[in-house]
Amino acid sequence: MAQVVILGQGAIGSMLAFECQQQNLAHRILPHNQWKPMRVQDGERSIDIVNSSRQDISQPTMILVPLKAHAIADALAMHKHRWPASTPVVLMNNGMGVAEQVLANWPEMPLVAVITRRGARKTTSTSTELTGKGLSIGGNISASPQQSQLVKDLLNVLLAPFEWHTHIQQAQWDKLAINAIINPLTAKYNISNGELLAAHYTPEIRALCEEISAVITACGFIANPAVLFQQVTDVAKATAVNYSSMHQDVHFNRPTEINYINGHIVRCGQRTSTPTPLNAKLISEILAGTQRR
Ligand code: KPL
Repeated sequence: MAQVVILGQGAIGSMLAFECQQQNLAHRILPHNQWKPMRVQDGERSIDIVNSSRQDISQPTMILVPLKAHAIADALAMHKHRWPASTPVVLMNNGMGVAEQVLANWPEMPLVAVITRRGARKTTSTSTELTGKGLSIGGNISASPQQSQLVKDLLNVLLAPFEWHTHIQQAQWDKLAINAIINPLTAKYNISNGELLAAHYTPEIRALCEEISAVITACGFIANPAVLFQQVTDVAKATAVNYSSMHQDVHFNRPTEINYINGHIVRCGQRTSTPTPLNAKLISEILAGTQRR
C-alpha cells in the first residue's frame, strides 16, 4: 500500500493532503513548526485534513516537497532521517537551482521535479481553497527508472491531469521565464497580474523577453522572445485578478523566490557570458522592496 509524506502545510501541501484523503492513500504532513488543523474547500465541498500519527508511513513511496525554494534545503535537513535514503523526493517549487543545491548536500538523494498548474490559495491561516485542476508535469532529475516509475504511477492518480516529460529542464525553463517577468514586475509596481497588460509596461516586458531568451538559448534550451512575450500576455490574462506569489511575498514581507528565479538567470548568464543587467536590476529592486515594507 502506497504511503505519501508531504513536507509543509502551505496551500499546495493542503491540496496534496486533500487528494491523498480522497484516494484513501496513507499520508502524513510534516509541518515546519507545529501542526495546525486545516480545512480544504473544493467548490461546495469542505473537508477537514486529518494528520493521523497512527498511519504507517515508515516506508513512504515518495516525499512531496511543496515548499518555497529557499525553505527546501533546511526542511530536508530537518526531516530526511525519517525515511529510507532510497525514497524519491519530489521538488515542486517555482524557479530553478534547488536540485543542484540539494544534490551538493546529499549527492545520492533520488530527486524528481514537478511543475503544477493546480490552483490553491490560503484564505485564512488554517483554510485553503482549491481554485483549479490545471495540468501538472513531472520529470526525473536523479532518481532511478524504478523510483521514477513509482512517482509517475502515484502522481497520475493524485495530480491528474499529469504528464511525464523526459526533458523536464525545458519545461522548467519555460515556466521560469514567465515567472521571471510576471512575478518581479507585479511585486515592483504593486499591481495584479492583469494590470501588467497595460501598454506602458510593454517595453520593459519586451526587453526582459530578449534578455531571458538569450540566456536560455546560451544554456542549450529553446526560447524565443516573441513566443515568450505571448506566453506572458496569455498568463497575465488568464490570471488577471490574481496577485503573483512574489507580489504577495513582498506585500507580507516574506522571503521571495527571486534568487531561484531571476537569480538563476543571472547565474546562467555569468556561466555563458550572456549579459543580464535587467534581471540583476530587478533582483536589487525586489530585495530592497522586501527590506523597505
Ligand atoms: O506562477 C505564478 C506565480 O504567481 O508564482 C504565476 C503564473 C505568475 C501566476 O500568478
